[in-house]
Amino acid sequence: MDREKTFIAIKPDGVQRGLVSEILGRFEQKGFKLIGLKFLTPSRELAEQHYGVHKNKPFFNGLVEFITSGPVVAMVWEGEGVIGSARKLIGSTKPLEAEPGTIRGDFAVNIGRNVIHGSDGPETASFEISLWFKDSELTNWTPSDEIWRLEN
Ligand code: IDP
Ligand code: MG
Repeated sequence: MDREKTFIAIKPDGVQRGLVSEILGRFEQKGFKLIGLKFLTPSRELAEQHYGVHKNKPFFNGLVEFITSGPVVAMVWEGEGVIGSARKLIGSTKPLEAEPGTIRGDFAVNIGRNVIHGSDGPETASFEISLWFKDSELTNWTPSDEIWRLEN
């Protein structure tokens, strides 16, 4: 399987609730590689572009208000199958349907406060990465223990 990149964001509720280290740790422990990281309060323009696919939904305005209400941790993670695997680590959009052991399953109850975002496919991932990060903000590096996690 190809080495993929995906965009992950800890939403304002996750930051306010002190879940940053817990969530970062789950991706690190799984074995994915962090290649981009920033902490910012998104502008309305950025939020509207990021959630552009939902612009006709009844929850769109509330979603944009929420995501721009405070700082978020924006990240790019790299690894084999990382797009789909991250969605599994995150769990279902509705936290009450998310399995225990997933991030939403363990830390959320409400769809409008579901703690984390993850790209849902390869095209979304490349769109979201280029929306949130410049190429120069992504770091190519080799973790020293990589041979213990990747056979090749
Ligand atoms: P995802 O985050 O699991 O990819 P999407 O369907 O893409 O889920 O929705 C994007 C975000 O919009 C959700 O994570 C959630 O925060 C919010 N959202 C989706 N549906 C609803 C809803 O019915 N009410 C309120 N917020 C919603
Ligand atoms: Mg989505």
